[in-house]
Amino acid sequence: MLSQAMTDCLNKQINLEMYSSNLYLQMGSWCAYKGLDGCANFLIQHADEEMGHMRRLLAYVNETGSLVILGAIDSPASQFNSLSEVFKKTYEHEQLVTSKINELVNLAQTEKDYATLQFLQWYVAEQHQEEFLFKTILGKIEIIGTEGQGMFFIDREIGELATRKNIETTTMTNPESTNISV
Ligand code: OFO
Repeated sequence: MLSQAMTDCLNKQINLEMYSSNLYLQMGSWCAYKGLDGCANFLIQHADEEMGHMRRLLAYVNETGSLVILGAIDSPASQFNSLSEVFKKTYEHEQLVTSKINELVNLAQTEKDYATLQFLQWYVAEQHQEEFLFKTILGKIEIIGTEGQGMFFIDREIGELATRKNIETTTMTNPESTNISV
């Protein structure tokens, strides 16, 4: 059984993962509105991943016999000055999520809640990957630049990331699958 403090913090994290999903859906929609279809696909796909993070937490809290409580989700920003700003904000957001996961880990350690500590290890590793992913994208934007044809190449590059991740997911779901084309 989880402590009340742990239940409250896990419920907050469920809410934050749902917010993350909405944030990326909104950012992806802004990209689609600007004609940046590759970035839109990538961000909307990433929004689905965030719902997966949320569901994993939800299942864990349910399994412990504690009550999941879903709260209101804040509206994400819908206006951005540039594509660079969008991805700068994704990186900052992931850093915030990492800090919240670290707080959960600290609480689990303090409470000697070893089951939750073990459960949270997946999120520790995932946040490392999330920060790396968005930092890499920011680096690409910086190198390629958004002037002239730069935007076209960035959009294509980020769109390919979405395709690659999709293939990885499909392959992991069905290792025997042979109808995957690049
Ligand atoms: Fe759920 O990792 Fe991104 O936010």
